[in-house]
Formats: sequence, structure tokens, C-alpha cells
Amino acid sequence: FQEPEHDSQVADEVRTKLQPPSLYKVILLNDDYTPMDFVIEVLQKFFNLDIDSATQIMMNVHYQGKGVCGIYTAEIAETKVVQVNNFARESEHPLMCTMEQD
Ligand code: TYC
Repeated sequence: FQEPEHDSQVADEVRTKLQPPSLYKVILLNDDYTPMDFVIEVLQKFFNLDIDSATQIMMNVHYQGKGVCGIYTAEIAETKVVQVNNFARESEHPLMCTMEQD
């Protein structure tokens, strides 16, 4: 039996068994102006999707108004939202990314 060396290791083991971290859906919202190719680029760049999956998700958002790009723990989801919104604003597109609890 290996003794835990740090409090953080104890905390991680307790959490793993009793309290898995909350998950968040990262959501892309439709708009009338962002080019389809830009949305596909965003999905490939920030969500590690291939071109076919990125195109499917983009078209789903285009027709349904919003769609899930991926599901992550809080810190990762927050980072994706900021990265996408910053990239869209730098590129002067109104594309909006947000998150909601899974
Ligand atoms: N509706 C946009 C267009 O017709 C394309 C688009 C898709 C925009 C998905 C945003 O999240 C989005 N050019």
C-alpha cells in the first residue's frame, strides 16, 4: 500500500471516488454575418475537430440557432469560450461562444 505523499493527492482521490467535477457544454451561437468558413476554422482550431465534423456542427448551429462544440470541465470550458470570443473579435466577426452546465 502506497501512502499518499501530499494533501492534494488525498483530495484528488476523495474527489475521484465521491465527487467527479461538473461538466460544461461549450455552445456556439448562430448569427447572420460570420462566414461559414470562419466558423469551420474556429471549430478545427479550438475544438480539435476534423473538417467533416466541424462542417456538421457549423451547419447544425446555422439551422438550429445554437450547438454544442464540446463538453469539458469548468476551467477548460472557460478557456475555450475566451479563446473563441477573442479570436472572433480580433477577426471582426460577431460570432458568440458561451457555456452552460451539462
Ligand atoms: N449563419 C452564418 C451564415 O449564414 C453562419 C454561421 C454558422 C454563423 C454558425 C455562426 O455559429 C455560427 N454565414
